[in-house]
Amino acid sequence: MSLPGMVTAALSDLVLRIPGTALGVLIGVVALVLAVVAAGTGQQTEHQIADPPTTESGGVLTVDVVLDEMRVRPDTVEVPEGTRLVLRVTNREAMVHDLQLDSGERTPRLRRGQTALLDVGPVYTDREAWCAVAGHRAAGMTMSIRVQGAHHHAPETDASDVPGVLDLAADPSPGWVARDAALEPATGSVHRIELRAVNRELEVAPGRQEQRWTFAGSAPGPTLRGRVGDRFEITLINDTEMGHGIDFHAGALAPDGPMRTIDPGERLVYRFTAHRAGAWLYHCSTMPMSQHIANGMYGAVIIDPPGLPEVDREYALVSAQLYLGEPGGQEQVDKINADQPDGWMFNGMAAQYDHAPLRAHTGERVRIWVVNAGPGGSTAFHVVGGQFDTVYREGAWVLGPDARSGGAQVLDLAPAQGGFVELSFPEAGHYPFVDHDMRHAEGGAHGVIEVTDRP
Ligand SMILES: [Cu+2]
Repeated sequence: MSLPGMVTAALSDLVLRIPGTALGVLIGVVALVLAVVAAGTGQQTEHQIADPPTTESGGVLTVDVVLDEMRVRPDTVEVPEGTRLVLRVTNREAMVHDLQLDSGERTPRLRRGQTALLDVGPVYTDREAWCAVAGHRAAGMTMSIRVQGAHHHAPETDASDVPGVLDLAADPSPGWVARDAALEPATGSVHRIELRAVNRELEVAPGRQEQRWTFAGSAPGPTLRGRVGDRFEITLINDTEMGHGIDFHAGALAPDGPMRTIDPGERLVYRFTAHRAGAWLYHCSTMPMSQHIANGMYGAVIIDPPGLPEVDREYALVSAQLYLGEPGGQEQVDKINADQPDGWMFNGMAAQYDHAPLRAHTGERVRIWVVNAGPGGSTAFHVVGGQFDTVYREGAWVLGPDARSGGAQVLDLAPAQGGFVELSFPEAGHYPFVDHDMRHAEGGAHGVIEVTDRP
């Protein structure tokens, strides 16, 4: 519809709905309508062919496209019908990107500063393009190619399969081995560790395996332990096809260098000194972090408080939400953004320690460290039938060993918080440990401590 046509239609509508309108009001309305129309057309032209640098010759339109800050710029390209479109695609940021058409053709993965041509061919219908690196399309790296003057319709939604509901009572897959939750004492004062970012198929619920992004092939990654004053030197090697980084909460430093995203095949060395005790999270530092954490890139660093007494047994549990589906796929990302997990896990698998209980003897002092990796949601760690006489949370003795006070029932942790509890078991039996948000417990944040009499 032409501009004057739109104004006329809007005006006659207004006049019909507001009979007897005073002339002054009508003039005001006309001005308003004109302003709205002007704003509308301004918005429309912003992303059109006039905006990006273009060259047009012999029915070929070449448009410069920039990949930067998790966006495709311009996000809309308008093309006269039948014109052959060529996109000259340049990646301007450290993270690897590409651009893929809805027909499947795509540029190679581009590092910072690299440029590739993507020949769309003659354009007769509206088309879509996006970055095919996992998670980037859902994060907003999309572009629309529009035929000038054509009727625009909404793009069809992807027909992807819906993952089934978890069966927590199912048997684990053949050959499955539980993650050992036992925590060894700290040794040495310098910790040199190599962490490789690798993709792995992991058991995330009994009998249910999913492709995950990991540090060192497991989710959570290895639990590191040291004392106040210890130095850590972690070499991160990226053995995947996408960018990753790492962020250790256990060390304080300028994030700029150590937490940068590294490309496939690259490595970085991350050095920090543990100046403060605590149960710290580490996680992938690459955006969107919600996806990188939800897909397994997290772990714990335990720095003992000075004078921490020895106990009979120590366990480390990292709680996390479980999101099924293709890592970074639209369906999974929608669930992450809506905070609608498919389940909850301790140490990377729902109901893991129902199938392989933790063990203790009656009368033993047991210390259980818990870190909440998230990416969203709280953890209310509780042992059914148990009472905590010691609680250490976020660097503070909430309930000290010498306190002439009561007991505690829950260690509550927001995302990225950590601490430990201590308890002993009065008699033999099976003591479930849960996230006492019962929706989480019933969704997999559940395990068992099997207590037997001291031999
Ligand atoms: Cu990552």
